[in-house]
Amino acid sequence: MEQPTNRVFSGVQPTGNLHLGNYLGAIRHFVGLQETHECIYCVVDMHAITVWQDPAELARNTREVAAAYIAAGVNPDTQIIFNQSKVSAHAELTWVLNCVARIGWLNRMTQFKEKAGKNRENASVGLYSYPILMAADILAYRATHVPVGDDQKQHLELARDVAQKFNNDFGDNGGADFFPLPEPLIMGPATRVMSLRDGTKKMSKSDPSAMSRITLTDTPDDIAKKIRKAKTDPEPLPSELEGLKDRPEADNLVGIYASLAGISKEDVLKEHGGAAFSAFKPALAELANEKLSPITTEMARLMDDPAHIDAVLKNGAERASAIATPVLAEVKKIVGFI
Ligand code: AQP
Repeated sequence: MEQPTNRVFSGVQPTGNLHLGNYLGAIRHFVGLQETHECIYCVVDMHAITVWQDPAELARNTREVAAAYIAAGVNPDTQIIFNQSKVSAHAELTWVLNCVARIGWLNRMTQFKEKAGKNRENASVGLYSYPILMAADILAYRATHVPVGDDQKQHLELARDVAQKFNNDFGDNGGADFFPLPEPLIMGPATRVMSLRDGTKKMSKSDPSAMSRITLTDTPDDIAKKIRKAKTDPEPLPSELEGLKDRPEADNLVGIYASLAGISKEDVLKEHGGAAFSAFKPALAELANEKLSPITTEMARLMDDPAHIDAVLKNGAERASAIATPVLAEVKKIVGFI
């Protein structure tokens, strides 16, 4: 079986409140990679239900993530856009990999600890085994590169461990080097966008405060207001990177600016060093609106035609399935299923 050298796989959960962190940490990079790689972009609805989702909302949010991919610039004709539950190889491969991965590996996953919190006994089994489904997502396509935000680094390392153990365990039955070890692509100056209300917490869909995040459905007024009210310290911006140390909120806003402008944080400070936040925040709001408005507008246009999005997802699923089905057939053979 031929192994591709430049196949990208990534996904976003349709859990609502798609935000600037999802965009700058992941979706934006999806666009650039299609120039050089064969890309498979998934709306990971099976991951979403690891915590309760209202069924009607889940369907809507699934279309919204697909709309965000397309509006950001992913071409659904040349690349694959689909939703996970349409390709059964993800679930089937998960079972095999569940039996390869070790409980001790999952016990180390910090995202499960954070999301389950104190109520661990009551978390779903799916939330616990989430990283195995993620490994299956990637390995079902024998993907080589995975663009993600910094928070997914640990899950990617686990996917590599699972791939390596499968290759070792079944090395004598055609498994040696069967799965490539997927490389994380954690790119740009905003790999971990922080909450606008607390620079020590990741910007997240589930934060109860809407003021903590900029979403891809916010209006220009919402964005300006959220940036104006973003928590900051009283000092002006420094002129050197060193000066952002121990200033998480300032560091975050500078990182967001750099990422939106496509420049480095050093360059932002060269331009805005010495400025008070009362001057920097309006500049950031203007830039954010300039970059996000076209996406927001296009997303809204696409969401007005759900049948078109559904057709894109169906077509993508057929193409995804054509890649994953032979991989799964080979896995079954390697494992000894007849
Ligand atoms: N704050 C962030 N900064 C940079 N990248 C981020 N990503 C998420 N948050 C940030 C990246 O976005 C991609 C899709 O994430 P996801 O939807 O699969 O899941 P998530 O990490 O659970 O998203 P949230 O917003 O953090 O949701 P909750 O509130 O449920 O915890 C991934 O590549 C991720 O790294």
